[in-house]
Amino acid sequence: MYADICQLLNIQYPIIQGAMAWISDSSLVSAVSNGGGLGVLATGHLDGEGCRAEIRRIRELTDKPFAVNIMLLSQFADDIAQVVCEEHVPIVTTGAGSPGKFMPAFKEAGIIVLPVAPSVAIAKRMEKDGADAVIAEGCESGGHVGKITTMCLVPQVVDALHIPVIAAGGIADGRGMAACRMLGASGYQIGTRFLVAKECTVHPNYKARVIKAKDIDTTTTGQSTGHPVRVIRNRLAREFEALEKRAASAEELDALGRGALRRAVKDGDMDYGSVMCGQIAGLVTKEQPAKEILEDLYQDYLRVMSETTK
Ligand code: TUI
Repeated sequence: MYADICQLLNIQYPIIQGAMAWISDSSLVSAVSNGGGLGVLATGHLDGEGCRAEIRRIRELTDKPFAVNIMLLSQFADDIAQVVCEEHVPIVTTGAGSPGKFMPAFKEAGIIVLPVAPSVAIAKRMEKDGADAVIAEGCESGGHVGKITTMCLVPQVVDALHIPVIAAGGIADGRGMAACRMLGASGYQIGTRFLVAKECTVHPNYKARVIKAKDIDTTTTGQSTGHPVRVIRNRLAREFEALEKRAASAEELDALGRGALRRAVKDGDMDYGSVMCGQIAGLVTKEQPAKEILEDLYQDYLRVMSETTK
């Protein structure tokens, strides 16, 4: 099914910047929204008041639509859901769980809700709960991932749902967007390419590591805990994998993972930090302003689409 996601979200390009905990702050969000895409604030590392402060900063930096992502595993998810309603945020995306219990409050507040779904069954439940569109995220993505690839997930979700489907996971250029369009997607969520946006405040070591990454440089840790996370394979990831192999306790795994994302994002620790990024990092080769990334993506998409129909 094709529906005009730009009209639904009131944006110029059908491109949504993937939320990245500790990374997609008011600087990146406002740059993406000012550039014609949908900037998405990550809140996985924030409490309710921290989220409110960032929402207000975004509003000082842009008058364009933006979204707030609620990471549903966060201990502050309830507070953040309340803050987005109080602050009249226009759009919410959710990840790592079902937003069902918040849906009545979001609808009451007139918020457009775009949950991430990693499977057909979860996507169907989200549609039933009142989602306006679903983000079908394949396991090529960085961070917390499901089990199915974008190539297999998107068309199956498109066939099962009546609402628009936004494709995510493994998209970093116009070819990826065009491919997902062919699978029936109405929009595209892109994370890894925006990691290297000029306005992205992540540590320069992190950007350099993503730019250097090859196709096979990521792995998923945490398969045994039920919360697999795609990261660059470094010393921390290897130690994590070794612990998992000898069936270490959840406490031991927790202790190793604690603070690791912050260490990578803020301190630039590429050995002992959690460097989350997608499998498509090999296509991400240079730092660029967010506006230029959006323009390049869309021009590339139009070129690929016109060449395909020749
Ligand atoms: O949420 C993500 N990716 C993330 S969140 C994150 S923060 C983090 N920090 C430290 C450790 C772990 C995570 C980093 N990356 N992507 C969206 C996503 N949602 N992927 C999979 C899902 C998902 C899973 C289950 C969505 C719904 C769901 O529903 C389960 C149910 O039973 O309702």
